[in-house]
Amino acid sequence: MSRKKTKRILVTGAVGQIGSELTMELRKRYGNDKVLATGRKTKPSKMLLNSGPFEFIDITIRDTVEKVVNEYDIDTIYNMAAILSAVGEEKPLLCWNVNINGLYNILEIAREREMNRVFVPSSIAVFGPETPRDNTPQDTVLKPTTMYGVTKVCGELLGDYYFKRFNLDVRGIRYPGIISNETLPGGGTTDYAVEIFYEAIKNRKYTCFVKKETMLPMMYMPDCIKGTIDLMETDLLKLKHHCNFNLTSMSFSAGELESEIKKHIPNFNCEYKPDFRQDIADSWPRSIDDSAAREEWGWKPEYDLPTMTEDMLDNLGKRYE
Ligand code: AKB
Repeated sequence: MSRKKTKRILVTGAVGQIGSELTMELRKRYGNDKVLATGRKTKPSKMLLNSGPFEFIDITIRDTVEKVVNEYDIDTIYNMAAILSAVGEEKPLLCWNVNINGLYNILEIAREREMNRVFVPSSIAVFGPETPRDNTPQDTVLKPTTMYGVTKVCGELLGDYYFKRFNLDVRGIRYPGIISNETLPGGGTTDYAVEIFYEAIKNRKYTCFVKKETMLPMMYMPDCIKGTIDLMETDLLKLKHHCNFNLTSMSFSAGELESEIKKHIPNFNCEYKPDFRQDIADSWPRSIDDSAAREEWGWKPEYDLPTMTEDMLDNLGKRYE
């Protein structure tokens, strides 16, 4: 397995919620010109465009990836391009194509070029109704009932297969819902936990698409970015798991989030009108056990519900009020 120092990083899905902030942090750490941001269709922000290279690619079309990998001499990939759970239920074939065929292209290109490292995000969506829902163990039943979950289980297995079979260093995290204020999430079940902040600041009201008592594992973006890069920088010899680390920093119900926001905006009003995403949320864990990540690579989150809420409202307040 090659252990070269990182030279040039490719971020797919760099226009998305996590990809956009991950790209900026990677550029800060490794140098702007060392991190190639890519997207499929969405126009990149000025921040992304002005701080380093950007190209349009489609991970389901292998040539488009190979072209930029060759041109920029890429040796590390963060494959953040994905179709999330809610859109995945509306467009299951697209979800399979991007999350599996696209990932296969990425892994093959990395294998052929003996790349240094590949990051393949997974999700709490790998779990299903038969998995214990509280303090969900690291190694447990993986029988998801969404197409997104099915692709994420396959992605974890595929990554572990490439590690064992081809010595390709593939790593991944099971992301919980990610809360952030730079780029809106697109098409996930946990999106309500972001939308609620924007609506609280802009309109003082929100209609939530899951029930008040729905509880899910969540994480604030600064912890998500730190965790992602920390895992990628950890000495391989310390890792027992590779593509499937449980990771969390807090769990709260939609109602608890509403109450926390109300401490800052007392006249905020939240209604609950569950839609098809309720069934998805009900099939996922309420809280997860991330002790493997803590033990193997020192994971330790900084934000909890009160500190995340304060920071979100502060940032959005400055922008919109
Ligand atoms: C989604 O809701 O689909 C994502 C996830 C938890 O992976 N945010």
